[in-house]
Amino acid sequence: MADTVPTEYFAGISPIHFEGPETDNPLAFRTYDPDRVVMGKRMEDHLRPAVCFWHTFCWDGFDIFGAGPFERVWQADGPTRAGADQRREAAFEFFTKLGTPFYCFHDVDICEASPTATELASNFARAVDDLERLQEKTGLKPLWGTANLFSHPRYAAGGLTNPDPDVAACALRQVRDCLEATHRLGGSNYVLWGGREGYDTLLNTNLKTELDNFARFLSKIIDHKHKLGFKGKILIEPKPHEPMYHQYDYDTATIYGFLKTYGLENEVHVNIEPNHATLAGHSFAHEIATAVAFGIMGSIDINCGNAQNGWDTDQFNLDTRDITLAMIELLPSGGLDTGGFNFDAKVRRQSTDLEDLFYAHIGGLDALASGLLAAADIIEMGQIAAFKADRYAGWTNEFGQFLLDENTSLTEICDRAVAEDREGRHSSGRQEYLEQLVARSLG
Ligand code: XLS
Ligand code: NI
Ligand code: NI
Repeated sequence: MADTVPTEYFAGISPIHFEGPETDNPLAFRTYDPDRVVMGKRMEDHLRPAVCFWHTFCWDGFDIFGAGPFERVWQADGPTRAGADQRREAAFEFFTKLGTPFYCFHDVDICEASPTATELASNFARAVDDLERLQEKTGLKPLWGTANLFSHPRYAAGGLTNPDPDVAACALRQVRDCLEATHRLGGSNYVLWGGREGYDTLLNTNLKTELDNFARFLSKIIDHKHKLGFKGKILIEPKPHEPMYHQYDYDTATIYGFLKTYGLENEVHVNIEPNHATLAGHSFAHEIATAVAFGIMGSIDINCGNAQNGWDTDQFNLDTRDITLAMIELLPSGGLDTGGFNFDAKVRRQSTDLEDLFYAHIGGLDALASGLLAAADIIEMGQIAAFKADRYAGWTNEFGQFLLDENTSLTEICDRAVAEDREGRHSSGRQEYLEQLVARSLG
């Protein structure tokens, strides 16, 4: 047991404020200015930033080669009830000092280690009561909650896609309880990340059975959401692999195909994570553009990988160009409504001081703000939209409309193309010019 329970976990760190680009204070925002209006909306309302429990307060820095070096005060007691009580207090002090309005959690993040499903249900319920108290004190709300259906050994072969109905029932209990808690706490969304919904080998897997079961359970979860009157969105988080060799929620396009197959495309949106996009061989912007195109854009877990090693390293994303390119896809669609930017990112294992958690989130917020400003600048200048409008203008002309008309047959199109001697000539895609515009707005 720690001798005393501290009243302040981040002593010596005052609330973080915007001080502008000239400041040399590393514990201040240089670009993130919550009240600054960009394209008619406050910066904070565009970004709706959230801090996550798991990387920032639960993780002690362990990796597969060694024990955790962080020695956080609230981790000293291990995964006990007293330790979890301190973890929640420390987290809310951090959120308040950083000044972000939202947080995200797994059920297991907020309470003590719970070996059985029944213990988890009661420990979680107690922790949720405490979150309610902390929320009343601070005004924070969950951006989303989620059930951890991948850490407990029973979930080795998946949660909602497990071959064993007993395991699936445990997963459904967790989802029901966590969805109800997220609703009660005023959460904006509910997330399902299919960490172990997939397989290591097809030799032991009935792929079709697992997908059918997943769809059936997802329908039940959606029905329950409507019964509760939860207005938030249900989000699936795409990721192609890790921990499994193959995960069913591979990327946004795969999820859309799944939803459409089972008639769930109007009920479920996606929670996009840049590091998962790169694992799937896509860019962050591609995933956003795909979600916007299919009308399933939900929320974002902001982070990035390491360009050289290809793992899910969950680093704080400081790549303002990457963020800008994603924002260029996101903003014209109206941006995020119930979604936000959740820092699903962790400090490096050698960054052991409490200040490091602040530097990481401050840098991450400044990078998001820079990306937002650059994208708004590009959009307001209008050349990209004008170039695209011109590039596709043919489809609004008579011949383009004739091609698209559902009553026009393939033969009629071909005959007319021959009769009018339509050869088609390439015109420049102007990639370098367009990239120059992005570079100019990035400053
Ligand atoms: C892991 C996922 C996870 C989800 C929540 O790769 O990003 O952290 O966001 O279960
Ligand atoms: Ni995530
Ligand atoms: Ni991840």
